[in-house]
Amino acid sequence: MSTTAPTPTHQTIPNPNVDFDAIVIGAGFGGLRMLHELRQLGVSTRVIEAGTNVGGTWYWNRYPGARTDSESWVYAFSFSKELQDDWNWSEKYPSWSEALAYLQHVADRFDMRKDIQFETRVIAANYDEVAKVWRVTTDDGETQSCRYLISATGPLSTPYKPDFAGIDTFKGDWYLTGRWPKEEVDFTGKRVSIIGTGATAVQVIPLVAQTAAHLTVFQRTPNYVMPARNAPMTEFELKSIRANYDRIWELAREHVFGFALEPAGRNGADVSPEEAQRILERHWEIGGFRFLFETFDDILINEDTNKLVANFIRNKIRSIVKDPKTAELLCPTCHPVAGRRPPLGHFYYETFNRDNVSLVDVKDDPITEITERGIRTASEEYAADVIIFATGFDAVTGTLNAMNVRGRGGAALEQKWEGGPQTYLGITVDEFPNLFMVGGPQSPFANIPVVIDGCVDWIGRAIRHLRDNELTTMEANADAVAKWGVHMNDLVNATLMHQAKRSWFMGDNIPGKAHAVLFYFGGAGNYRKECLGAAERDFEGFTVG
Ligand code: NA7
Repeated sequence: MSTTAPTPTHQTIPNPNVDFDAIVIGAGFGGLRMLHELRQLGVSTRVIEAGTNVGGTWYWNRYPGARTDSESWVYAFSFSKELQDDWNWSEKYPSWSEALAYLQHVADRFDMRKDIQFETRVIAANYDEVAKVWRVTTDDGETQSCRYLISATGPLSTPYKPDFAGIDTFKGDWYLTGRWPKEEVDFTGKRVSIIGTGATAVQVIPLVAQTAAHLTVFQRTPNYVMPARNAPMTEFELKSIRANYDRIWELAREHVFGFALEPAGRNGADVSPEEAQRILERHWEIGGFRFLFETFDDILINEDTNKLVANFIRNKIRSIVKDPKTAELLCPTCHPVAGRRPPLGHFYYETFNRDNVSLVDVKDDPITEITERGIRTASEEYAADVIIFATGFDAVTGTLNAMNVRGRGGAALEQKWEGGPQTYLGITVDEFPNLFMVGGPQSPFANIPVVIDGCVDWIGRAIRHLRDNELTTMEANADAVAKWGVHMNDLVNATLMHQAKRSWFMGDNIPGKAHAVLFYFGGAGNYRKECLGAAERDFEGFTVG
């Protein structure tokens, strides 16, 4: 394998006033993509990463069954044809270890590690208004300065574990999926309890059930789980994808959720009920998000179409799960399809037909404490040797808020965002000059490499604009930020998503967290156009100086 660092299109000009032109926080998908862009620009960069290796999400979420829900060929970087040609995905939905191996391959292939400082966590970032630089303090006691501070910390990087009383008294072992140990965990012969039935738990449950003596699943809200239908990639498919990569990326950049799919070209009302069933059956067999995006184009905006799809899924659950009572408990009734992030399953519903799996409904009988022996709900105690918390994340803003970022006049980001994030384009924040976010709050919820690519491209343009015009700072205007916030609400209100309860899309999964729209729900393609438009209109909405 050849090691090819990109040739910068600009020469690096040492800046005596700062340690680095740019500091990037995080070495996952976003951080690596940003580093590549900055190198192309000849911008001296240091990436700071808490883990011992690159990988981000895939470094931390190594729980059994963890894999992407995006098809492998679009869960990748598009910046290098050589990279596309030399990497072979083995499965349609790569496991965490394959996704991690891919990111490690990228870091090695482009000789990125020399610019990454591992095992270091950013604990504060302060903007020095006089020097117009950021000073970034890390947990090793060091402070480094930079012109541009770029966060690439990912939307799901701070796991959430409910604060149940009694956890310290528990005699068994417990694990948090978002901080899974590197050593293998053996469940053979153990009584395992898992709390949660979100996308993570849906991946863990079928695997743990295979070796545990008994698996008890604690469900508060059922979700619409669609079959993923994972499969090995064939030589033919790999060749065909390589030959069509330009078109694949073109489609993915245009698609609402960043996938290489064309619109279905029909709405639910365009076909007879019999034809609708046939379409849904066919796409249930195809699997993955194609079930949502290649059936009807109005699932997320039309109540009737959404109900049609919801009924179809509930009937599938009833036809798969043998015990009628369990089947009804697994049927979602409180939110529209895709109102919350729909999980992809690998024999998820089938797992509840096993003799060693039981489902506990904690909607009206909540977990009250962890005891020495296991989990206690209001009415009963359930014995366990192992507890798995698959209880989600303080999504999107959690990591940024915890980083103690202070901008002009000592403005604290966490305080500014008390009522929910405020950004312009999901990339910048007023009062925080030269702070850029890759995949930050109020950027799209979509296939993440596509979102990242758009953000990084925009940040690259912004830095080039500053440099070419001999300018030092770029800061979003407060009115542009306010308008973007209104826009976020308008976009979500045009869909059925606002009907969902306790959705992490709106911050509602974390007790005490403000209810606010955390994503841009106008589609990844439209988002890119809006961002490019602002750049092309001479960075409209920004003060540069
Ligand atoms: P999610 O989707 O936030 O799921 C967390 C699960 O944990 C969900 O089922 C919650 O129930 C449950 N939960 C949280 N707190 C409790 C308490 N106190 N009692 C019972 N159950 C609880 O996180 P995931 O990690 O599964 O998925 C996050 C994203 O990662 C996913 O969407 C992909 O994009 C990748 P609730 O639904 O709140 O009733």
